[in-house]
Amino acid sequence: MARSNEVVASLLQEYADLISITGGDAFRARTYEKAARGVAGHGADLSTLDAKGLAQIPGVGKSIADKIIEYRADGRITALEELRAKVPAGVRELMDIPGLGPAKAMALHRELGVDSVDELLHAIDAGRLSGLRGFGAKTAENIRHGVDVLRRGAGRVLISTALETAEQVVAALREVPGCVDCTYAGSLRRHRDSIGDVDILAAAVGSAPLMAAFAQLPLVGEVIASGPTKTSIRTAGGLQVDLRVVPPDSWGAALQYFTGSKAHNIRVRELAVRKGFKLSEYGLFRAEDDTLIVSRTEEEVYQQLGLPWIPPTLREDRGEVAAARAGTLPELVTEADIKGDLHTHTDLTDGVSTLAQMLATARERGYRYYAVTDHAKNMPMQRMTDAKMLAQRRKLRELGDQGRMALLHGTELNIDPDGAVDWDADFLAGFDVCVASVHSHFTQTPAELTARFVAACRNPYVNIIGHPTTRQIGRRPAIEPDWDAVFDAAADTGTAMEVNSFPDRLDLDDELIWRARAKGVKFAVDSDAHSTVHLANLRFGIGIAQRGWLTPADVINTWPLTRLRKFIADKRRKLA
Ligand code: DGT
Ligand code: CA
Ligand code: CA
Ligand code: ZN
Repeated sequence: MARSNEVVASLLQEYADLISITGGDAFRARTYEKAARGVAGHGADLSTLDAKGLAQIPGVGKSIADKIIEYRADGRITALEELRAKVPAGVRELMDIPGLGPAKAMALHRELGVDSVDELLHAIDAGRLSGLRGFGAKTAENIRHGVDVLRRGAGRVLISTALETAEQVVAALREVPGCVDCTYAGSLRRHRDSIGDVDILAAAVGSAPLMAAFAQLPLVGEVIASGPTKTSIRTAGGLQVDLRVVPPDSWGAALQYFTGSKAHNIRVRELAVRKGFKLSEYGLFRAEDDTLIVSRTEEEVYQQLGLPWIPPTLREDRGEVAAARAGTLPELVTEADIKGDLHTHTDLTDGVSTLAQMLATARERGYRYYAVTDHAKNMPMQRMTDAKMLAQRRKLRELGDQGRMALLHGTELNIDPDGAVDWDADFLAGFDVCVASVHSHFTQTPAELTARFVAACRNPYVNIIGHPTTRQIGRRPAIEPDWDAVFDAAADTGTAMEVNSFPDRLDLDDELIWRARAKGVKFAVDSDAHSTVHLANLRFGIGIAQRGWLTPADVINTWPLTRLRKFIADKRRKLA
């Protein structure tokens, strides 16, 4: 989605954080947080809106609209700059540590004079946190873990950010005269959950026009290196993009090579050597006389090696080459297999689009069913009540089926520290489908977390565990129950695990999907949309599902509605 929306949303969120950290009005901070969500989820690109259009964004009043207009005109927001100046840069660095947050960062600065991440680690080592109110032994451990997450993610970006840049570059380069083909490769093509740099590959007889066009694209911040075979740039946002140009006759081999992963390539090259070939970024060669075997497509490369084409999402050396040789590659789930979304929100809670808007967009996507699952009542922030929930249900029943799309009434329950959820059995029985998620108490011990999830799975009315690890990529670490025990309970009770498609969640991740699938667990690939624009995030969830080797049979929302309803009814019958 539009980049300017995301930039402005993150500035508004920062403003909200700075209000809290400087002891400002909590209500005012909430207002800016709400506006940040509204802007991020707004369908129209901010840069196309006038003052009136801006005021129509949910959560954006006049004063916030003015700040957005100022940012568009001057590239800065004076009020934000003023607040930034009140907080030492080191403290803002501390705020970025997953799990620390503004209040604790400020306390560390005030009480211990800590103003960098390294100083904080020293303070922990020296035991200086132990005397501090609100900083127990467990907090120190969590902080250490948070720093790990932060540093591991350093320099990597979300797949949505990388994809947007890659699509712009590819579209521009395809227009350059002489460009025979152009696409993105690397971790982006393999749908990893974070991207180090973007690798673009182009085929042309001569590389000069493409290299020149690339270096002059508007998104280029600086050119890092430029030569006849490779040019690297960094975008204004700091993301590196490499362009390689190869002769058309090498396209297949080059695309195979630059898609990776490195581990997959090494495995494939071993096979090539055994078959009397040499395989490199320059092409596929006969070893005895070094003749190039023309391979215009990847299919031809794999075929020469006696293999079917292997989908990029599988190329991680997790047994895919052996499976390809044996003819047992999985028939991966695709976006076209998805018949409905089972986790979505509206503006009844923290969504920014109305029910009617969400349904209209869902219909455009061709869904056969669609579940509305607004937040349940135990999250005070959401102000949900029994009456509101029942009124929403009546409304859905009145609307009836939307052409070919059946409407399901659901909710996203909160799994409390003991594993109980918001409503009793009688009330829960009125829903068509329930997602249940952890939204608090992330720092329980692994044993407590395990018991919590197992209890939720045993609830007859819980059908899907939402964003199970609760991670936010680069910001909040995954929680760590005994996943094997949780997956056993899920498989045993007929509870699906979610593959949440939000680009900063992608939760479960591919490795946990793999482990769960081995135990016979079923999955729901959902958008968790809080806005109409989020419904299209499903593509990212599908990428991660494929990386976990999922087939349509594993994914409950590829099933026809009758089978899905039976899955839900069977669990109720068995456990209620
Ligand atoms: P990233 O950028 O960290 O998200 O991950 P990748 O996989 O995009 O890695 P990158 O950009 O360093 O390289 C792109 C592809 O080029 C990589 O997936 C496989 C190939 N490649 C790079 N270096 C090597 C190497 O030393 N050996 C082999 N066999 N392939 C390599
Ligand atoms: Ca890369
Ligand atoms: Ca690269
Ligand atoms: Zn949630």
